[in-house]
Amino acid sequence: MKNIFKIAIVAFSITFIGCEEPETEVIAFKPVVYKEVFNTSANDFQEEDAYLNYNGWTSFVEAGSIEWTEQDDDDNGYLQFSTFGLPGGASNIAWAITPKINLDNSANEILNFKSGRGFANNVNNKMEVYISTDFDGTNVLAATWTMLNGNIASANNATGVGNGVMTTDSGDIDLSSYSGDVYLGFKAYGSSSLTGAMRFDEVKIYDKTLKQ
Ligand SMILES: [Ca+2]
Repeated sequence: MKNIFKIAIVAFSITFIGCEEPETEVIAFKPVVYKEVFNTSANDFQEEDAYLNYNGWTSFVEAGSIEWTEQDDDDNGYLQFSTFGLPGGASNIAWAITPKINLDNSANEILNFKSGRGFANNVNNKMEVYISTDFDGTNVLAATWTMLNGNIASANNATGVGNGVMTTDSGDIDLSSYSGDVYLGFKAYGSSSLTGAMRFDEVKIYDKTLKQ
């Protein structure tokens, strides 16, 4: 029995050694440069209608007095701008600005996010997205902001359904020409008569050549 066992071991070893090393396919690492899904369980994500002061984001009012807010529907957190039920002015403009994002250790970067509109039935009740390379973290209007061409929910966008659900995918917004520190600014427009809601969620920057 012992010999048979030894032979079996030797045979197995030879068989094993005789096999070519299996080719190990290294799956490309998927570094996400930046991701924000507005986790409602985070300590600094407040309940409905709180002002935006979450996770390094900047809230800035350019016109009027109404800010972006943190929202929570069915445990899904997102940001919303709306003058509904509030003393909106002739012009309300507010920014939600990401923390500083560094693009030096990545390539082929794209930005993707989801947006939605609720009762925003006028094309002037809208949201735009910008990028800045010279924002100092404080002085929003002193920075240079370049508008990015993304697919955003709006009254003239067929994917921007009016029920507030964030079904509009921005598509791949190319950021590959940028390097160094950047900020993204989500700029919303409303007024006392433009009282619809603009919403966004799931902000991601990643290398589009790597699998997600
Ligand atoms: Ca979310």
